Amino acid sequence: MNYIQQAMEIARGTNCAGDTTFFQAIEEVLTSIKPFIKKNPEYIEHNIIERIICPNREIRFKIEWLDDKNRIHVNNGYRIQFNNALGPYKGGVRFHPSVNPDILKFLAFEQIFKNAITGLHIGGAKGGADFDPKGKSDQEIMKFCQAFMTAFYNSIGEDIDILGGDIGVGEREVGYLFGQYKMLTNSYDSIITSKPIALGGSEGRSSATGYGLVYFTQTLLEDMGETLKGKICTISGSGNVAIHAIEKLYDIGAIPVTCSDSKGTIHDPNGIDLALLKEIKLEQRASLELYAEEKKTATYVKREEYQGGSYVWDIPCFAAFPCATQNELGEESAQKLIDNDVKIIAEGANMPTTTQGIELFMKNDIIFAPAKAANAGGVAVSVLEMSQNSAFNYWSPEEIDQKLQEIMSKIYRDIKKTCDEYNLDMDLAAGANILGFKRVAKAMVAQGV
Ligand code: NDP
Ligand code: 2IT
Repeated sequence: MNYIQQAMEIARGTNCAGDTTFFQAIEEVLTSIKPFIKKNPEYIEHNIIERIICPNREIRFKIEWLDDKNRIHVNNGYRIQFNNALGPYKGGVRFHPSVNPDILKFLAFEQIFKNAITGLHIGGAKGGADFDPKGKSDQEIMKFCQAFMTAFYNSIGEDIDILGGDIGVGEREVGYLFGQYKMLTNSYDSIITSKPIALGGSEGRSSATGYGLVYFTQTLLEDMGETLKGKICTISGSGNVAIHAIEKLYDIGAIPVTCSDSKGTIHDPNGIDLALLKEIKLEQRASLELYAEEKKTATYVKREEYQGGSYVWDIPCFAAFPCATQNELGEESAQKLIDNDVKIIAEGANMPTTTQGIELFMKNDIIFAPAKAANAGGVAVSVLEMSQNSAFNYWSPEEIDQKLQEIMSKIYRDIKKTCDEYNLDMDLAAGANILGFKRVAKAMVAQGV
């Protein structure tokens, strides 16, 4: 058995034991770095793979909080501090009922390589809680965030582990988490990013992931003599990433026609009404059902009434942007996109395409922009926020946007260079994995055992 297969068996057995999503992420990375290991066998001597697939620390904590009727609730909180070879642990926090150690280990593992691909000195981590923010009052959200931070604040620090946003954690939650940290430690240390501007947040952080996704896709397409301008685009999700991707697609002259949430999908063939979408999802925190009630040009398809995947992927498009959650685009949906002549898939969410979906896209020569590269703009601007905070500095929205564009374009160039070096043609997923792995592995060797 060769070294990589052996490591995969270890992963399947002890590391992942029952963690199917975590194993999916490991298998995807390990399969594509084979040419790199073949060319650089010294990493076998250092047993880097077995070391890199095992998290440094997994923290689990109990969160007790009181709702508005003074009833006591208990939730499970987690932080996976996966790898800090390149720098302090960095990664988002997710509040969603589906959160469990398997999901967070996959996200933290992906974050190691994504963060390395940005070229910035940050390690990989992820955290969260199985808390459902839906239907909670603002006060209940605040109490939960305070309880989360109280249970866990002594495990983080501005040079140790820096939190950030993810599903269910936006500026509001980050503000409350940061406020509680300040209260507990009497410090203004930048232990979390995506802060409200009033608390030292970066002007461009809330839009960075969605904008960065479009910048990356446009750079890639320009390199191939193509453009998104005038093209029909489909987007899933209707949260932070999806909304800002839609906004930037309009800015560059593309036509975004779909969005979705956990309850259903909107198809608006004239283009999504961005102001209405923001009002419903960001202001009212309501369901997309309201969009269809307001907009008669739109079709609304309820998730429970739709068989197989998501209705988003039934809509013919030039470019598809999955921006909701993991494994939302499976084999059947991939086949529909291919049958409808899709040209490019660019991942805004983390690992939204299943292994079978990716295989199908690759087999059919569909350009595939993997999450690790395409959605790295968010964490990259998080590092700009950290650096502004520690230098007591300020960058304007224009300066941040300029830096974001440069970062996304450099990520693309670095990946393309890696693809050329390993004769991978346009297999950007393999190029991204090799680039990220190489940077982390080098640091692990340099730091010793
Ligand atoms: P938000 O919480 O702002 O939005 C999430 C969206 O996805 C909502 O529309 C939500 O529907 C939908 N959704 C979430 N979970 C599910 C589910 N299990 N099934 C169906 N729909 C679901 O999160 P973000 O936009 O921040 O995150 C979206 C994705 O992007 C995630 O994969 C995240 O990890 C990734 N990401 C986020 C970054 C960031 O900066 N925020 C950076 C890089 C990646 P509903 O409104 O009904 O809840
Ligand atoms: O998946 C991600 O890159 C994020 N959720 C953003 C992490 C961060 O620390 O800004």
